[in-house]
Amino acid sequence: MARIADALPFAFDFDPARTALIVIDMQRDFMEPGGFGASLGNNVSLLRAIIPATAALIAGCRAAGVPIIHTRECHLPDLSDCPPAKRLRGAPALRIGDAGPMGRILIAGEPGAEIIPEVFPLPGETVIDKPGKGAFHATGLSSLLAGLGVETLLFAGVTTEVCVQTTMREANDRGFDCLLVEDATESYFPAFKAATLQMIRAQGAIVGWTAPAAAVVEALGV
Ligand code: C5J
Repeated sequence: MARIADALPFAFDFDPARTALIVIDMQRDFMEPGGFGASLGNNVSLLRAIIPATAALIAGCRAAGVPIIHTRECHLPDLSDCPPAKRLRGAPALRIGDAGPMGRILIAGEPGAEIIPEVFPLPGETVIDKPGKGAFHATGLSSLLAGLGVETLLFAGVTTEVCVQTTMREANDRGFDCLLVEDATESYFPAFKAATLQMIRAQGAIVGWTAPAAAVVEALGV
C-alpha cells in the first residue's frame, strides 16, 4: 500500500497495483490558439502552466507501472455522435466540425484533436476518444478498468470543472476512490478550479481527494 499523508481532506491510502492515471483531454484543441477552447473565447495560454507537473506525474506513473489512460474529447467526422444541443449552443467563433487553423474543430483525426507533444502517449498506452464531457459516457472505460482490476483513479488534465470533474464524479459513483492532482489540472477560470478542488474534498471527501503531483510521485516510491 502507498500513502499520501498530506492529501486533502485527509490521508489517501491506495494500492499502486490497483491504480490507474486518467489524463483528460490534454489536446491542442483546448491548449493552443485556434482550437475549440479559443473558439469559445477563452485564454488558452492559462492551461499551459500545468504541463511540467503533468509530465512529471505521467513519468512517475510510468516508472511505477501504473497504467495511464489518455482521453480526447472529439467527434466522428460525420458528427453522428455529437448531439445538436452540444454543437449549436451559444455563439462560438467556430462550432464543432467547422474548419479552423488546426483542422476541423474537435473532430477525431484532425491535428487539433491530438494530444500535445509534451504529454503524448507512449506506444501501448490507452487512448480513449470520448464524445461527452465525462469519459465513462459512450466509451469502453468501465470495462477497461474492470479488466485491469483497478480500484483507485488518479486524475489530471483539462479543464478542471468540465471534463475532469465530470469524469471524476462518474468514477466516484461507480465505486472508485478518486484523487485529483492539484497542479496537473487547470481551468480557463482560476476561480472555477479553486471551487472544484474545494467541492471535491468537502464533506469528508464526498467526491474524492486532492494532492500535488510531487506527493503522488513520492508515494509511488519512484
Ligand atoms: C470542455 C473539457 N471544457 N475537456 N472540455 O469543453 O473540459
